[in-house]
Amino acid sequence: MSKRKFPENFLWGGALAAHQVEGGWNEGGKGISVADVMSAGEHGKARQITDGVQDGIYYPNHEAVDFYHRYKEDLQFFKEMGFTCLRTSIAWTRIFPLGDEEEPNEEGLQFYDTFFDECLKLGIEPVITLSHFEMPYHLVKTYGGFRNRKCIDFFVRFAEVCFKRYKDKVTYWMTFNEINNQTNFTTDFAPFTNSGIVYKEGENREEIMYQAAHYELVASAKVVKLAREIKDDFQIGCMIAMCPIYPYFCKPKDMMMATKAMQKRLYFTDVHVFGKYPRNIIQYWKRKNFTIDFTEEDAKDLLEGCVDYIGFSYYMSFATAYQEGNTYYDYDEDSMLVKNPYVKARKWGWQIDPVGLRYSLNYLQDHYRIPLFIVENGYGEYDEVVDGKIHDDYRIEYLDKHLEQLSIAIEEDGIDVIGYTSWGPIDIVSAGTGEMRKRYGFIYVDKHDDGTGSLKRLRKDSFYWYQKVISNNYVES
Ligand code: P53
Repeated sequence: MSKRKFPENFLWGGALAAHQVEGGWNEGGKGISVADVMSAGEHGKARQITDGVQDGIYYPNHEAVDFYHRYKEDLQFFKEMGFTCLRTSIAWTRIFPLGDEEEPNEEGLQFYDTFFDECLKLGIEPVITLSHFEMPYHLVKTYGGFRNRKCIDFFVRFAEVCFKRYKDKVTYWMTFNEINNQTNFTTDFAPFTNSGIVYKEGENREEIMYQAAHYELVASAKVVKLAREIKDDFQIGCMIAMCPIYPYFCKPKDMMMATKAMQKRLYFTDVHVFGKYPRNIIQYWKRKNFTIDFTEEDAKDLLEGCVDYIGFSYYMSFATAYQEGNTYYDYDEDSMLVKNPYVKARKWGWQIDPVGLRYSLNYLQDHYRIPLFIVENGYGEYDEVVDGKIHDDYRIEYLDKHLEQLSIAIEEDGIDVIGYTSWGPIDIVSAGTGEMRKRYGFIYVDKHDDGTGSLKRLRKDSFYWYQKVISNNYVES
């Protein structure tokens, strides 16, 4: 048994997103967000995106787990586990209900003021995502979401209001959550949640995705620059979904395919960190004849707004294989991923690969050489309540194995990691499926997929396990 200590001042906590936890979807002057028009789905059945909020449809995010009214109680649980930080997002629609107003909604601003005060009182540092799949729906309907350059200004205005208002309460920020999910542009979910894009028949989905992502990258850079003007010790990060893509075999063409696939998922990080696109993406646009609205001023903004750290999620690894005839190794995420025979998959198809976390940390450090922050990692699973207890040893095992790899990466590979926030420390609505039963929490919430439940909170076995990890500041392996 060896005990690997985590660094002093390592930030320990959990991660949430406003739309998945808060509820109160139409309270306090809040406007409708993209999450408010998504129905519930399940594995293999996509969430439906409806045209506005419609009668007779169940929208799981409308109430979520009622954190909006219960956060004081929930913060006590986090405190009890020993959290030193909590990642969540500011719902854009609480601050700008429509997204294009000149003035913010004071009631929304006050909500986060009292929320942050409560966190700080408990010694929990808020780590804040500005845009986590909850763009104002009005911006989708009126402007077409981030396919429209105007959204850059709306986002910058929102960020500016947040920075100025909360500058003495929040130090760590991230701009766009998992900005690279939209690499999967053939399904409707990622373009809508990332960019507020609803495709029309016959459109070139990929070209539109690159355009929207470009506007987001410019918006992010402008916000980073602005943040520094407001307070120079702000730490502003990007946020990417790190799903490393392995070659299926050590066949040279599989290796090349995996490399090209990684470039498509990770160029976003290059732009965030270096302020420049990698040449492979520019060449790809040329070959595909994509015309991207990319001005000289954009290039300047990108260079002036490089991030301080990389926030990333890690749940699983992917694998891909070269397919005969794919001369250019073009990557289609929806059809080109293969099952990895060396790792187990969960019920929702997510492959469990703790070593992949160490690989990801090394990959990101090798390429970018700035501090890393694991802002999501976790195990979504059905939980059973027996006599008021939840024995979630499967969750403990998953997290323990990942933390072991993290501790090895810090000690043996010298990776600079700011902290670790596990996903969904309290059960919340799944982003991908809208389900409640895909639970990640250390704290169980009595809420079900048909919307019923008392919303009562219960500590799971993993609660006590995580509490011990944090107080020891090590994992045993
Ligand atoms: P759910 C896909 C791949 C990796 C992470 O996901 C992803 C997704 C989208 O489903 O999302 C992140 O709830 C995201 C969170 C989300 C979490 O992972 O589908 O940042 O909002 O809840 C887990 O199981």
